[in-house]
Amino acid sequence: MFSRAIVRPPAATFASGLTSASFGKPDFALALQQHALYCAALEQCDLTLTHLPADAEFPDSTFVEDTAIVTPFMAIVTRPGAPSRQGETASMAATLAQFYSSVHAIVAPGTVDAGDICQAEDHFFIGISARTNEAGARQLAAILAEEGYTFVTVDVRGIEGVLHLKSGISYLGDGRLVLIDALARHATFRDYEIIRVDREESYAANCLRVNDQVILAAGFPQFESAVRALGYPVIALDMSEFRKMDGGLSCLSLRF
Ligand code: CIR
Repeated sequence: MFSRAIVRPPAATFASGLTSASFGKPDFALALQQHALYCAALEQCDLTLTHLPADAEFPDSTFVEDTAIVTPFMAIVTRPGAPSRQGETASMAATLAQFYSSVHAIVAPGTVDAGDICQAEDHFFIGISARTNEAGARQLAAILAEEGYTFVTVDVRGIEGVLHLKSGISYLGDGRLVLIDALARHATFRDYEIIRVDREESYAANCLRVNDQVILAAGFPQFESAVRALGYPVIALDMSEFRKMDGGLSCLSLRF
């Protein structure tokens, strides 16, 4: 169960963040509106939110999930792979210190974007990507192992449309993994019940189980029906403006 989440609204500089998408420039006012609805959805799932102030110095700073990995007992502040994002971690480290007595950190030459880290109960999938390197993965793995977690790395470099591992995978709980086509046959995932996301709906694979509910991106009807058919109450949110900046649903919050 989660009880809290940390969020940060997009700043006025949002449109100058990193992106490889070709959906055009985000509409800032609409992004703020979508962010407010996202926060309301987390509250609807019984989370108490900590709102960090918008930070115009870091255009990608609304994607707070990338800056830390949190478990019930510890937090790990990452070292993002994109140099323009590395300054985002200072305020996150200070915020996490309010909630955790144990805060680890990834250090150079390691890089980790927490969008590459997917937790399934006591097991972690660690994506190796353009943002998370082998050195970062090794540091993270050592910290996780010390805390009694198991892990496996998954190389997502070269998978089209996958910025981070979690662009293509989500853990729903109950032994169920949501996976994009390109990952669905990977041997690493064979012990899970797989909810496969069609190629044309692959953006929807990044979704969130929060307590009893599943929050997912609106506009992907086959995936939404599949999740409803499993019996989960669903909250569907328009993510259009964040998608324009390569952002998925999970990246807008850090839940613990
Ligand atoms: C970036 O390229 O870093 C941001 N524009 C998007 C980050 C999205 N984060 C995520 O999927 N975990």
